[in-house]
Amino acid sequence: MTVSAPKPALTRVVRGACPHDCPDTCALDVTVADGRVVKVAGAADHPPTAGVLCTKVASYPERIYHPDRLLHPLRRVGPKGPGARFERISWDAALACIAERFRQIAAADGAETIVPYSYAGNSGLLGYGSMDRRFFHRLGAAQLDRTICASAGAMGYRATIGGSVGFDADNVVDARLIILWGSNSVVSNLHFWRLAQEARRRGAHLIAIDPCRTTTAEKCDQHIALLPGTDSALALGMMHVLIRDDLLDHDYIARHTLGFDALRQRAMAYPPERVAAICGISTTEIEGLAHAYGTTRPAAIRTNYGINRTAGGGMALRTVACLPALTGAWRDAAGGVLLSTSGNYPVNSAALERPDLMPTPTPRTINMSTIGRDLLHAQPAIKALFVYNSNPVAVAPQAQEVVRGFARDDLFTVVHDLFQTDTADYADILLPATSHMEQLDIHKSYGHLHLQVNQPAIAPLGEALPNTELFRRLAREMGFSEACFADSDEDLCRQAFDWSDPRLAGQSWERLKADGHARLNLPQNQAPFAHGGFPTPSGKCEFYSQMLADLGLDPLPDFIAPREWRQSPLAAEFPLALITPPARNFLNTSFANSPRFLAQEESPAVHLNPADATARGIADDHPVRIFNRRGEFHARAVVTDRVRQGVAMATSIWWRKLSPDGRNCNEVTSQALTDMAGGATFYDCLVEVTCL
Ligand SMILES: Nc1nc2c(c(=O)[nH]1)N[C@H]1C(S)=C(S)[C@@H](COP(=O)(O)OP(=O)(O)OC[C@H]3O[C@@H](n4cnc5c(=O)[nH]c(N)nc54)[C@H](O)[C@@H]3O)O[C@H]1N2
Ligand SMILES: Nc1nc2c(c(=O)[nH]1)N[C@H]1C(S)=C(S)[C@@H](COP(=O)(O)OP(=O)(O)OC[C@H]3O[C@@H](n4cnc5c(=O)[nH]c(N)nc54)[C@H](O)[C@@H]3O)O[C@H]1N2
Ligand code: SF4
Ligand SMILES: [Mo]
Repeated sequence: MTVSAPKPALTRVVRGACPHDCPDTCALDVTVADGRVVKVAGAADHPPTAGVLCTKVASYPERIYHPDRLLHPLRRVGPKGPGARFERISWDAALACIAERFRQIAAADGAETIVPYSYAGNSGLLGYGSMDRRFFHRLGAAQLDRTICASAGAMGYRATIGGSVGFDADNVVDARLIILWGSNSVVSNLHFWRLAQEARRRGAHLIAIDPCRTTTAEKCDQHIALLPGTDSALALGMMHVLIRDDLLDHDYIARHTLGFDALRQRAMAYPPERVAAICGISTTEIEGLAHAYGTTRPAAIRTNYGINRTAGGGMALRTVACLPALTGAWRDAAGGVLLSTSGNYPVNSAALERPDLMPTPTPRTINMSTIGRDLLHAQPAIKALFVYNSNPVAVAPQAQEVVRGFARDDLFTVVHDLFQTDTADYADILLPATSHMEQLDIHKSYGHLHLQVNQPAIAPLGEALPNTELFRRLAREMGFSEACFADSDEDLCRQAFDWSDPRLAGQSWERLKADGHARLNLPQNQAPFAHGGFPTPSGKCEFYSQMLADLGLDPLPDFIAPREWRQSPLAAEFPLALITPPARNFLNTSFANSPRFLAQEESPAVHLNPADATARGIADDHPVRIFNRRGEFHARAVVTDRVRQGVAMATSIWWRKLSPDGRNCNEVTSQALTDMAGGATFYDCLVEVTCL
């Protein structure tokens, strides 16, 4: 008898898309052997990904098969909060319980006391907002204003150039000057960094504008370490110099902009001396930056959401977005500004989300950035919360209020997640979610111009369900009989885009499904606004914005000081401006329960300038207390000149329960909102730091 060799595992490669809230939206080659994901690689044939992934997703099997994955529906059996205990129940029992409570609450208090709470933990079009939105619209639940990340900047930018559009990142390799403005590309926009480096090899000069000498800033040719929340002043100072020294493109301004005379007057109020005092930098830096910008072409500004997290966050993006129209940088394919590309996609959100299912009058809106305050004080009181794609107990500002709100005994909370997060500890019913490798989805991007399909690579683990199927089943349980609740995931993919839009010429769901990814049908190697044609009401770059005037806001760019300003009386007590940007190895709180990445980030840390540390008797590696009137958290001090004086930087976002003191940086952040679109002000936060 011959012994046959073991059969080779049945291996196949499945086309995926990274669902995380990251501008790069990589295309993935997922290798599956015997029904298990064994390898995840960046697709080599997808130009933006170019075969490269960040380390987080390159080790994705560890996340999918993490021993803590939730595999069954659970019901809480003890008190809410850290250490909460749960028992297993069936899906039928879980859905029946939720439907029963929702019916009771809707009858007694009105359906708008039920609040959905979700963000971009899953950024696929289906996972982010499709069947879930239909469900809550039909229920008549409160609407959620999704402001926690980008709403202020997006609005300021839209007021100026008309939408989430800008230069095509592919072209940036030909730029001669690249300004990375509040963007730590190496950490949070890796594939743009690859292109910027190529530009540098071809001779481009790179300037980083960031309070910290980040990994990105240290690799640039120049770094301007301004104080947080002062970007609009710096941009106005640049305008002042550009105007004073006549480094303007008068023809571009005359043809393609609105309100130049008014802007000039405004900019005249920002001479370099004044701007230097506001930003905490030298006049030489301002003059040099303006001259470099006014005399180099092509000149590209890659900005990001780091500058939209202070009181004037909307104005910050608005003011920066004015710059390329002054110098005519838009004339070059490698010039202009880019915040987000998401406005280029003809998404059919009315079909996906079905707002027409909402009752009239339309239910109230709850701002996700003030969930703590709203859980404690909104009227009528919030009676039920359904959390998915988000971990608010760890990520929402002013955590003491958030925690007190979630701890309310009379609040009915459902959480759907892959893991028992800090938020899950407050759930009455905790439901298991699939990873994107267990579900179908279709993706746009906010960093490039491609569409992608995410094919399921493996069967759902345990009894986990995707968001779509969860809300499909819950709709059935509630007796919602509209045909749209029977749409399959493939139906939803087909409905996600307006395929008749010229930007999708030649595309269809079937074709995309077969090919895996496709570039939008937009001209390549072209400057989108070389001849104007901005998607604003006037078709011009609007230095003067009637839209803002109509909202009672300043129609012109201006500097709005941080609410917790270092030059205010509050600073006598709390002199350090705390910023809490993403850690390289975490993605918000996702991956922050991974042993590999926790080991790499070591422990919660706060970075202090040697001058600030010495003044407080703090040595490197000392345990310290970071506090203000809202609360405190503990961290290890990293004493480094990478952080400018007057600023403290704590990388985020740690799970509270995985932090030594059971808290994280959002203990001290504030629920105050931005100038535009009710955004969160995470980086507008004065603190003091002392030894523990
Ligand atoms: N590795 C990793 N990647 C991520 C994320 C993550 O958590 N980890 N998160 C994702 C998400 S949700 C988002 S929104 C993006 C966030 O990424 P970005 O949009 O780039 O925003 P931030 O990381 O908040 O800030 C970027 C840089 O701005 C600096 N900064 C802070 N305040 C100011 C300021 O007032 N002015 C200026 N000029 N600079 C300032 C910070 O020090 C930081 O280096 O990244 C995404 N990508
Ligand atoms: N201090 C401070 N706070 C911040 C920030 C900061 O820079 N500093 N950044 C802010 C920003 S920019 C953002 S975007 C927010 C992000 O905050 P969140 O949107 O809450 O992001 P995550 O913390 O990654 O949580 C996403 C959760 O969704 C889960 N999830 C993933 N996929 C699915 C799915 O398909 N279905 C379901 N049901 N769940 C899924 C993940 O497991 C994870 O627990 O945080 C904000 N908070
Ligand atoms: S998190 Fe960003 S860089 Fe990493 S794989 Fe996903 S899209 Fe790519
Ligand atoms: Mo974000």
